[in-house]
Amino acid sequence: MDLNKIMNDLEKKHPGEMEYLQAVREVLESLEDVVNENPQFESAGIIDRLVEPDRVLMFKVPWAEDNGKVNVNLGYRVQFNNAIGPYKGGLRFHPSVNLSILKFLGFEQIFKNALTTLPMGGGKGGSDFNPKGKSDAEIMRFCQSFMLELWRLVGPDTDVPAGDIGVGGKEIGYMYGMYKKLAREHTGVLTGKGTDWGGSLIRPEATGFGTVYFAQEMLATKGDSFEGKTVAVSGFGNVAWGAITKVNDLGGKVVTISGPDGYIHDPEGITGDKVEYLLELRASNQDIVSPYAEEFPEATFHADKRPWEVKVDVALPCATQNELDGDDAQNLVNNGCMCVAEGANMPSTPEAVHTMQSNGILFGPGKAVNAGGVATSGLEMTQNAMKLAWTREEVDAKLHHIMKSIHEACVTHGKKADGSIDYVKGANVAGFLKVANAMLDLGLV
Ligand code: NDP
Ligand code: 2IT
Repeated sequence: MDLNKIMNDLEKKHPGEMEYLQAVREVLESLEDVVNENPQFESAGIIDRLVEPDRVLMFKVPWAEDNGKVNVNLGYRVQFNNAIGPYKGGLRFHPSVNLSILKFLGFEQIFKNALTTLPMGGGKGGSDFNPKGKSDAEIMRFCQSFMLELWRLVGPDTDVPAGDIGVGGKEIGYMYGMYKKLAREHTGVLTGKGTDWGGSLIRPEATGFGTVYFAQEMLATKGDSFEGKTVAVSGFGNVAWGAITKVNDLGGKVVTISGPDGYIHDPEGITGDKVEYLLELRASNQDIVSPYAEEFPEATFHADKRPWEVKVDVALPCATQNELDGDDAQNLVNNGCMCVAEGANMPSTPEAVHTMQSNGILFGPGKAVNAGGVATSGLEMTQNAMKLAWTREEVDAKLHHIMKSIHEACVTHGKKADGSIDYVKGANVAGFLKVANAMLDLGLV
């Protein structure tokens, strides 16, 4: 495999798609050995076929503000690869959304979904709509208009979207309502649904819980655990909330959260009422974490800074892509951090990953670490297909089991001669082999 040629060709074809090109390079770098050892992949053009999405739908989403003013946003669905199951992946509503970001997320999703052990292909979608500061009625009208286009593309056995940044239970509800009306059917076309109308218990917590279950396995390779560990979390959204809850359960202490405005340092730990307060902060529909420090005076707010300067044992980036750079990684190394597990998708820059890995930090990449969210979406699809609902305990046990098996797959494919584990390589190779072998079996389609 000629990595430089593939990347040069892709850069020419998709100039400026920075996040997409970053994600493809990171995966292909890990795959060089396995592709060179398996000439059947080369002759079947597996890499060339994998790096381009099957199709991209782009559409306009007109919607009216409460005062009648009309706005137009862009909507997208990137159907990347369905070799092992229906396209599956979240919808992101954030003003930064563009084709490059959705292609990076869709590409990563192929391998993540393959790692879950469940039959799901990869896709992603969303809009540059900003839900911040919008009324419920405005969010509803936007979601309805978005689904008016999307519904023709999706279906419970075709493509099953879910939430991501800016899309939680409320938005899924409005989109599902519109789908149900248009398709005249009540099926599992979206996951992350409310539990009264087909959703799975544990799905809201799943990404954060899964992140911590995975980090727990990583620590166990060093004979260690979360008990007594100090933990830095970034973000204050769905994933951060689930991760904080589970770290607390396991005896660790979370001392940071962050938002686009800066970070909060709470040396006493974010526990009890403070975790509930995070939900209030999110529901307030603002874009800031600073009010936390007014509510809890023992905490301090650090404007325009990132939490990676705080001395911690474990770091869980749970906000967004490229939120932890080379300098941040060096801070973590200097402060003796032993484990970084990515709850978000691609939060670490390539330079940061290099710095962490070369300094012996246990580093778990997002596609393995945060796969518990989509895995529980897969469990929601199973429950919908069977038309029954599992208990919290059943879903949590299945999630825990899946996270352990993803960790095992990373060890199998990422163990180095010196006994250390390259989780980046392990995750990429394990996910790739499943999809590539399926593509070979299915012929050139
Ligand atoms: P939420 O919308 O619930 O939270 C996102 C968090 O990140 C918020 O705190 C948000 O702050 C912050 N954030 C978003 N964009 C930026 C930015 N440009 N700069 C700084 N902070 C930012 O989303 P989730 O918790 O669901 O998602 C967080 C991460 O986890 C994302 O990378 C997502 O792709 C990933 N993920 C999510 C899964 C899920 O099931 N939800 C599954 C697997 C991964 P604010 O809203 O104030 O901008
Ligand atoms: O990035 C992700 O894995 C998600 N946002 C969850 C996708 C899903 O289909 O549950």
